[in-house]
Amino acid sequence: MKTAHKFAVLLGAVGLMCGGVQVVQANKLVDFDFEITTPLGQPVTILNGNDPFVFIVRARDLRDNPRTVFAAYLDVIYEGTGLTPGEVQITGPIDFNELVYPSSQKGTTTTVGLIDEVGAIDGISSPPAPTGAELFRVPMLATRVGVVSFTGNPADSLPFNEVVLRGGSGPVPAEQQQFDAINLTIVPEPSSIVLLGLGGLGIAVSVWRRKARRLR
Ligand SMILES: [Ca+2]
Ligand SMILES: [Ca+2]
Repeated sequence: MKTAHKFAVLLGAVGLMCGGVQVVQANKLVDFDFEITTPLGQPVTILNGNDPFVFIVRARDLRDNPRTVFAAYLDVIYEGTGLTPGEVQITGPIDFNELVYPSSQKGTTTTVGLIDEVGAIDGISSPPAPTGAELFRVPMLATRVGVVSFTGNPADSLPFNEVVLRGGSGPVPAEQQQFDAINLTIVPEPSSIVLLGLGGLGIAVSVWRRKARRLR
């Protein structure tokens, strides 16, 4: 196996271990879960430079009898290791989940590396989402080789952007909010990565176009 191929498989396996649904920590009431997909919706942890991708945030009510995160607001930090700030870009507007979160949509992306005070409030006719619901997504691009990390932290503009559970007794304090942390690896060589999740197991398969070309 070529070294580059081994490296890609290893990165895929690590990505699968780090991705997926988060483990719920004790005493947490709200979970903000992150995912990266291709524009067609395929979950990915590795892409080539200049491949577009989509960053998605989901909000989940962690109570024993979950309903919905009624008001869901947070900050998202995205930064690159080996990438300068301008090499990781947001390429379009914040796209909210209109079905579940049609009200009080907010968020600014003017500061590179920060999606600030982003979130929305659910609607009277929003369907219940006991297993969580997508809050928003943003189209993005990384132009160079490196690792892009995504982390979250509580919104700061209070009381306007408090996190509130439907039927809850008041705002959810910052220490009871849980935030995902994920990485996207940008590799230099043209490659096509297919990631398959099979139950609790994942298989990472990378197909290198260079290899394919050699076989023709
Ligand atoms: Ca903050
Ligand atoms: Ca903020």
